[in-house]
Amino acid sequence: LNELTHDRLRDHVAEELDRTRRRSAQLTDAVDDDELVRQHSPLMSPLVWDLAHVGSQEELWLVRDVGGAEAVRPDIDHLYDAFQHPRAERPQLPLLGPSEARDYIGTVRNKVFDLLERTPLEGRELVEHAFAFGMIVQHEQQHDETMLATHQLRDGPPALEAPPPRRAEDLPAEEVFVPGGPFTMGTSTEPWALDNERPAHEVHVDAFHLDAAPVTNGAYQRFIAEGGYEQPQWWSEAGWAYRNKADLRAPRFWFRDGGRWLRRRFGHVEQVPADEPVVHVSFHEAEAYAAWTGKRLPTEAEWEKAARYDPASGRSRRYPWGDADPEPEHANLGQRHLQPAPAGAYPAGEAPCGARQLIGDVWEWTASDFLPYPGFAAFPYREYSEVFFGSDHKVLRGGSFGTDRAACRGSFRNWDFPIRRQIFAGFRCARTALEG
Ligand code: AVJ
Ligand code: FE
Repeated sequence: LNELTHDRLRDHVAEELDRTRRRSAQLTDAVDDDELVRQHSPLMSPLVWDLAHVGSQEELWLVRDVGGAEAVRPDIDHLYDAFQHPRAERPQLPLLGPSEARDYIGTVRNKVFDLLERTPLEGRELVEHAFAFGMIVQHEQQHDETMLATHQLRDGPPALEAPPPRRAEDLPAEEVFVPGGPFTMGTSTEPWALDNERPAHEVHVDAFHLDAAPVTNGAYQRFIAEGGYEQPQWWSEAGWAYRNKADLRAPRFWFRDGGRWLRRRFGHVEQVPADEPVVHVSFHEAEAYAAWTGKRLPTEAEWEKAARYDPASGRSRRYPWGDADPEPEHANLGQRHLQPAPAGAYPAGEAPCGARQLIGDVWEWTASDFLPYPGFAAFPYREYSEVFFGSDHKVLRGGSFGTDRAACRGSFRNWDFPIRRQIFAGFRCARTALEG
């Protein structure tokens, strides 16, 4: 981004805004108006809320704050303020209907394109202004992944289709080794990095072994078959309480059919593929599985060191494969496929330590609470990250098949409650190394 001239930067921002809006349109044009306004799960907003919410944030952050322009619809700010109304209550609000919502976000977007024409993307202001546009792109992409999760929760015939991802490739080893020592965690230079990824700082990490790929459905089925869900010794106290309260027996969307496991996936019913990373498990299930194998979940620092540290240069890179932006051969990102690729896929995306699929496929639960890095400064709003810091949320890393490349990188931090299962989350295990 820093190397782009301002005209090319302007074109790049415009293209990213367009590309993102096409995805939001696909996700919302795929169902009829009744399905847009209906709540498919109390965990989620109606799709039409997400759609108008991305326009509302765009109006607040770009049209009003950066542009200093007059408000388009100040009367509806409160309806789309995520802090004022929990998701479960949103269907009862006097929301914009589907065609009103589409008109509204179109009006806002036209003002944003006008603003983009007039905004200096040079000199001292470049970083701040380009960042505001980049943040809006990432925000809409994050809601596009949320809308994809709503699609997965919806009943009825398939509304979205995509080709399956690439086939399995052999994994060189089951585990990889990451030597002990310091590395640079976080970033101060990634132009679109959000406040919680900043600043870059040195962290010491003891030597550890990490699974070379995410835990698969086949491995997870053994945990189920051998009684993992019935044995409290593998679970934390909070995890066991939640397992009992929710009567957990398998990942969300799985069900038994005689002797085999089937799953619902975007309106299709299919046999659970053994070689694919497990998805739709809570942090508590991931933690119990890891304990059952005699391992544990990686900390966030371990995950990031495995993904970014290059022992040859001593630097932390932007992605496991280097500094180049993600291409389709590197990772399963961007809703090109509506499922994870088999474990071992994407050898071109391998990290220096040999781990694969750190980016894309499934979000990976880590052992870490969502906390600020030393030197953290909230930007541009406290409400983006700061109000979520603390032990209520666990960090997830790496992005899923539903995550866009604009909202995913080696330093990117996602967070959620440890009971959440509707997100596209899986995990891999780690263990501390005895040697060096
Ligand atoms: C970073 C995915 C946890 O969806 O709650 C969207 C992103 N923040 N709108 C979320 C976000 C404000 C956030 N996560
Ligand atoms: Fe939002």
